[in-house]
Amino acid sequence: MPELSRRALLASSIAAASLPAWADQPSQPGLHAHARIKGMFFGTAVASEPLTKDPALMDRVFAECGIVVSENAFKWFDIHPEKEKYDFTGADALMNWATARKIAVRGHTLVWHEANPDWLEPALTKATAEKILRDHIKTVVGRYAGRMVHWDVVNEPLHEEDKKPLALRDSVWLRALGPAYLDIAFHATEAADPHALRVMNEFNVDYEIDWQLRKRDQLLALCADLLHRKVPLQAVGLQAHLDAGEIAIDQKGLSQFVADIASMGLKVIVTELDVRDQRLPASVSARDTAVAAHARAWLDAVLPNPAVLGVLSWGLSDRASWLNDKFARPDGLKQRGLPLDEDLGRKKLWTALANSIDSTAPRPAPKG
Ligand code: 9MR
Repeated sequence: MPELSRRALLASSIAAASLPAWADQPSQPGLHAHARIKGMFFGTAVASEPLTKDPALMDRVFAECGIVVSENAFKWFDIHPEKEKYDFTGADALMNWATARKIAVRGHTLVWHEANPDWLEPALTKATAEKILRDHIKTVVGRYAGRMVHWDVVNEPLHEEDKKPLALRDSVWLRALGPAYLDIAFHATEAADPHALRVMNEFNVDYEIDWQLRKRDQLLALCADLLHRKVPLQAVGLQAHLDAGEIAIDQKGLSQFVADIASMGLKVIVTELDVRDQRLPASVSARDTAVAAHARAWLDAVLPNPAVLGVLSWGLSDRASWLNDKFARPDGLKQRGLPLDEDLGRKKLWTALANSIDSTAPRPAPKG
């Protein structure tokens, strides 16, 4: 071999050996590439910090995703920190990042009982609440109109322990406006951006446990009630914060639940998938296998329904996951609940997502 090419080969093998684990993967199709063949999408939540400080993670978001959602930047706490002041810094940063790469963005969230700034609750009186909510929606939704593909208009409205009509949560919004807050929010969102899909996002409807089965019924009843009143709700978001240490997925009941939502003419989006593992032993390989199998069972029950538009995970890599704050493992190890590991390599959960998507029948082409 001539000296030059031997040196070139040596140089390239040194470079290959020093590449990080994920570097041989970008040429392989990402999860969104798998999903779009079926007429679906795959995406993830992105926090503001990695967006500006973790280019390697953002490269993987670009490679795997066709849609992103901000983990926090569109919540009232961030975007409307003072009564007379909005702060669009974080929201604009994600929107600009995604727009430059032709990646879609979904908005999260316009009405929630959490992540509200201190000024909000005292400001909400019977006389002021409706205007405050309408102005917020008009300003925020209006700013991104034409670029936002979905809005989580209302997040987590149900909480039966509060013993309110329709099992509604005793939130700042219910206290100020009664159940009409839902009507106001959906109508105001439609007025500000008629083209963004209007979603009601809910959690803890994943397992065949009494209170979660009741919550499924409560969610169906709330949707039926809103549609009956001509509230312009268009889709249900199933968060899918799963627990690999929980009972097995009741695939039959879960797919019936999705069919019941679809039978009302509503779409379904899997909005926040992750799988916590704090009840599992330490072994990485055993945890990854269990997490993947658990998610696969859930996805296989949900994705086949053609009303399901796509899936987003709540973070892409284990290097940044809210699970470590809320469900810390007793042994101090990090949770492994997302498709990529801390080094951004694809895990068994990635494969479970790809395989479940691959085994789903293609969606019928949209009419018109
Ligand atoms: O992951 C989010 C975390 O960083 C925030 O501190 C928290 C409160 O704003 O919200 C977390 O995201 C939640 C999402 O907005 C709604 N569904 C449950 C998610 C996990 O708690």
